[in-house]
Amino acid sequence: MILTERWFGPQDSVSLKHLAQIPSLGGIITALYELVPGEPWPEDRLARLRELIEVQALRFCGVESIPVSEAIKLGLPERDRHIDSYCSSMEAVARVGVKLVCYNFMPVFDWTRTNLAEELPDGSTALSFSQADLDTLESAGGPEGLPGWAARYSAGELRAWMAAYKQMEPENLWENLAFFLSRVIPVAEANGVKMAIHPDDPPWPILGLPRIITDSAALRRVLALAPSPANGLAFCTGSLGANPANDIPEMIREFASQGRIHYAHLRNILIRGPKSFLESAHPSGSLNLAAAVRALVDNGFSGPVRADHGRMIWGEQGRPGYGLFDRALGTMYIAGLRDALTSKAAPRRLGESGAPIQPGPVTASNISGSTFSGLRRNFGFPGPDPM
Ligand code: CS2
Ligand code: MN
Repeated sequence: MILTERWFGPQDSVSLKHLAQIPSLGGIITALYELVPGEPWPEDRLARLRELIEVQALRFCGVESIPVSEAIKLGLPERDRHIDSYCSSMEAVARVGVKLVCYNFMPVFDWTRTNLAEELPDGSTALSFSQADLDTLESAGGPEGLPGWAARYSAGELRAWMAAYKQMEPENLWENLAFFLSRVIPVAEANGVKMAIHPDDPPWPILGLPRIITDSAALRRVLALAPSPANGLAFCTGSLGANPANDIPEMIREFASQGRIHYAHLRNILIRGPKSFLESAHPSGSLNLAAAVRALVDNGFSGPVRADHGRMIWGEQGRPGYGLFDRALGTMYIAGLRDALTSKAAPRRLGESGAPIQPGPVTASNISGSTFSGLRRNFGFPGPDPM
């Protein structure tokens, strides 16, 4: 299990340098967030991201996400062009040495919350969701007021996309997912890439939009659509766990033992009532993260994990869910659980040994596939690469 953090690129208010100071961190998950879904990704920009990550002696462990365009999810005529772009982006990702691609198949909205900064009694704030609040917002004029993802679209665009899904039944969305996988998985196989679908968050239909990746039956179905090891899961405890009928450790045992979990998000939530939850701190809430980590370890999972979201604590301000401090605490909790179960000391990273770090200037020409190993050698990092 490799501990990672998500980094939103050079524009992120949390720097790579600060992320690299988190003990036990092995790698970074990132993407070319500034590009529009459906456009192919330029390899040179991916190579630049890799350089920035490796200078911190971290590994570029995966892409989250190459987004799936609405045209692909809706099965519109442009989908062929968008799928070709998707495949070419995946090939570019593979060429810079990154072999994990996360994606989701949620119509219009990615994760959805009704409050991005609910104040808690201890002075921290957290993301929360209440179906009742969402229903109120919907009856008060639609999703424009929804905090978060709705801001990605203009009000007109949002209305147009919502209307485009009006006639869509869940089965149509499944057909479009099957079509997407039939094109993408062979390319993933040819490039040694593992595709990892993130479940829907929350795992039920919202705002009249279908949502299909919600439970064990759905995960089995998506894996059966393309029975290839390249077709796998990004197992998100917080997303699936919002439905108390989902037994998280049991689900992990089932899918990890088949080698189909390629990536995991490990965060907690506190279920407050039907379809109502709060993103609680990692060690506390309705989910047993210790049991989740145990299920991963016991079933031979060796891929990247991340703490996913955190609260805002100690007065930090930033992108909802993606501050530094609480994600760092969550990461350390996961590291402790993992190390207790494996009885292995976490690999020491550059900088944790006390040796001075002077990587020197890095240019596009002197950085290469061997940079990470080179840095590790130069600074006396013991043992093999962690992946
Ligand atoms: C992530 C999702 O921030 C988050 O909650 O778990 O946005 C995730 O990146 C996507 O759904 C994966 O495509
Ligand atoms: Mn997640």
